[in-house]
Amino acid sequence: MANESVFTRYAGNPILGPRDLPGANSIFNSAVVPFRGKYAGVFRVDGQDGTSELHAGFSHDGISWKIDPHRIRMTGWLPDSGTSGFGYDPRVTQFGRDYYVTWCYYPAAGPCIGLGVTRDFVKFRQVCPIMFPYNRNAVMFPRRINGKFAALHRPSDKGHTPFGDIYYAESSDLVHWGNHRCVMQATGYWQGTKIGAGPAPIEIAEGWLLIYHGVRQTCSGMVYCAFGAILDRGKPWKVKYRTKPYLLAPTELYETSGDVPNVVFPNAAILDKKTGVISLYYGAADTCVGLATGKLRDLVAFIKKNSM
Ligand code: BMA
Repeated sequence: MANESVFTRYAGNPILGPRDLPGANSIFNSAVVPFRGKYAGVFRVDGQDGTSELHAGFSHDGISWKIDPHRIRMTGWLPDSGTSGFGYDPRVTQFGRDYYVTWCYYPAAGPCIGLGVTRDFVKFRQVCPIMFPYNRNAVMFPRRINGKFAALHRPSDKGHTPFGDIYYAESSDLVHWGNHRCVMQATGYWQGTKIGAGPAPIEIAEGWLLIYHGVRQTCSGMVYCAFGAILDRGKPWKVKYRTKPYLLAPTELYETSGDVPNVVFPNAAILDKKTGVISLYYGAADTCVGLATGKLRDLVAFIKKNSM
């Protein structure tokens, strides 16, 4: 039985929560990246008025964040349609000078994936909704693969989705996505109900490191944990290793208690190439943001050793 833990929670967790923005009910499931020697991110802020919006934020150390009190307003495709009233679960992928934001929103009757781009986390341009509705949990790869933009996504339903597998899709122009291939399916005990890609995949010696969430249905609701996989570098729809045990499960009070109990929802991972340390940012109990760190070396060894 695996009982190791690769990730250690930051002692000051949660690093962000409703107290950090007046009017916020919760700040969670948020994505951060290194930016101009510091950090920037896109944050999910649910308001006391029942809204769910994306807000930009900045930090000098990746721990203390200043969140813009105004929601992000995007130009571009149907200006502003993406984040008005309902936008959530962002992922951010650095792609050269651009930062691609993927998030879930409701331009029509159900959840769709929005794609936006920014260079400064001040001005955002929306490309268009991507992926066929309904869909949740999409994230782009940080470079072209086989000459194409590439993303992972998770077809969904209009409700709480009692199913869900991770797919790979590619695009020449960011607008038209296709060649969908199933990467991995929900399976087993802790990830048997549904799975969804988390942080932007990180390119490592073995291929692409993917951290994702997996869900178990219980008689008192769903339990969300973080898992890890390594995908083939040239054919990322091929899974080389995938953890059977979770990497992080909801055990701390701020993970087991909140708006939705028992949720660890990874959205961002930053690898410090100098130290080999990965900082994992995750939403906790749909209420706040947690941070955990671990060594890339240990994580890769754990994924290989505990692969299903
Ligand atoms: C999913 C999404 C996430 C949320 C999770 C647990 O379907 O809505 O935003 O964290 O459920 O409630």
